[in-house]
Amino acid sequence: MTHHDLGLLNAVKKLIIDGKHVDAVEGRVFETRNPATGELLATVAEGDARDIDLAVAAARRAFDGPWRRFTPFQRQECILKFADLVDRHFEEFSLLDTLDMGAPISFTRSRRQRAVGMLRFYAGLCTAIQGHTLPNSLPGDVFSYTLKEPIGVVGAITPWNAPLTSTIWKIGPVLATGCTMVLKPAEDAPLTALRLGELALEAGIPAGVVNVVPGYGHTAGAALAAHMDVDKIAFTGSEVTGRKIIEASKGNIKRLMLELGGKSPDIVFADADLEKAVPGTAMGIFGNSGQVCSAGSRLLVERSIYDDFVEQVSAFARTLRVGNGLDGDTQIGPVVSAKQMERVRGYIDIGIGEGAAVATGGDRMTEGALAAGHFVQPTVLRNVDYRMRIAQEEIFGPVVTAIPFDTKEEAIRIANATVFGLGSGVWTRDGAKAHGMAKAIRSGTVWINCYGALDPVIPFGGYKMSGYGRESGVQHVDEYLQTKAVVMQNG
Ligand code: TXE
Repeated sequence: MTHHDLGLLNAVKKLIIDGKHVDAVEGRVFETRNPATGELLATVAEGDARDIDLAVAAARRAFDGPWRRFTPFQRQECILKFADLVDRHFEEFSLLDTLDMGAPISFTRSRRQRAVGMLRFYAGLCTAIQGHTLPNSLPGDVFSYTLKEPIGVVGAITPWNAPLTSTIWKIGPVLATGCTMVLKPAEDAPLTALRLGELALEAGIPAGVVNVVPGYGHTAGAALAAHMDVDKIAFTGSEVTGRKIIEASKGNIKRLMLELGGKSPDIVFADADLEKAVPGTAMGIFGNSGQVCSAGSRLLVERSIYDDFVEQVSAFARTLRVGNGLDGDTQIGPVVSAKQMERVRGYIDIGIGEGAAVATGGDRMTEGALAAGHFVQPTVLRNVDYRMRIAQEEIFGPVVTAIPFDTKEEAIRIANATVFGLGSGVWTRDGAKAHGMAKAIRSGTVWINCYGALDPVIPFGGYKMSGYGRESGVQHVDEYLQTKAVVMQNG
């Protein structure tokens, strides 16, 4: 299968509302482009507040109607069918993600287990949702128990940095719990979400359960966040937008799941296995061009090995093959858009102005075909003080800030000296030190002698301003359920 087999330019990609492909009420469309070449990929219907209204109404009808009558086993069957379809179309999804947001095809192809396995994991959870009987101390013969019920209509607002897996992270728990949803994918990469919406229907999931409304954040996204008939928002994106969603959601006091940014520390002690730590820390930031919420963007290195280690990471960065994601040899693709490229370059300039030095990289790439895309050199900034803006604000590009430390205590202090708390890494051969660090670092995940590994059973989410709630893990479904207590006086 190639790019051309997808026929993306044959027709406008429509919204999916109530099981039908529809134009936006206002008839507006927007374009999505390939960040590696600047070429037009597809024209997409642009939803706004009116389309969101229609989609929420459809989701409510499905929630109150047919979907409610599905037993857990029937929902499980649907999710498994859906997973099989995603599996069967996996090459198409790999291509869509590579074309729409630039990630190397070798990377998008490697996500099969993350995507398909994750759906199957949620299928398993369907039949494990249960309330409890509650022995109580009330006078008389009183029987009490809890029921676990789906929250209702969920508004899911997703980012562009990992379209397939981040969308499945939202769809999976919705289907497992019997909720319904309106999905507003990122305007920079909406194609995968639309295709998932189609396959959900093909899998027998009733119309209205998964509605997909691409559009801009300030229109469609904002309307969804403020909608009075949406019970919960599940959002992944920037901290700035997260705050707007918190404000917008106050009208009907929505439940919120927020997975926001990070400025994650990746800490290398002198006693680490440096042969593993060099590529491990480098790919912890340069993988997906640094466009990963938990990217190890602050490289904390024990001072005795600082110069040498920073040089080795820089040398590794120079070996990385940057290019069009469709090329099977490419290790690092472009960043998603011209706007993102300028943001990343802006931060590099800020860093230099703050006194950091460029150990490698430092600019966009313009040789040959790269000139047409949004390519940024894998960049290592050294002589970084942890208080600099480049060490505090999320850059979301292939830029790592290398900070020296002298003691374990200082490493902990610097690691925690950020408003974020999503990921972190510790590289050492000393097990006690590793677990001590794991306890002391305030972040949702601590990777020891590895970085960025995710699995459906392992919960993922943030401390501090990195957000509310956890995705993955068996408890993920709890975020989409509410507990009803039933108390009955017998006789
Ligand atoms: O993010 P936004 P953008 C960070 C990263 C990046 C920066 C900007 O630092 O450089 O954000 O990227 C929707 N109400 N991350 O502008 O705005 C928007 O349409 C409701 C980190 O793309 O957060 C999209 O669907 N929704 C990150 C989604 O929010 C709104 C992933 C994310 O876009 C909205 C992405 C509004 N007012 C960016 N405004 C991560 N943590 O993984 C926008 N949106």
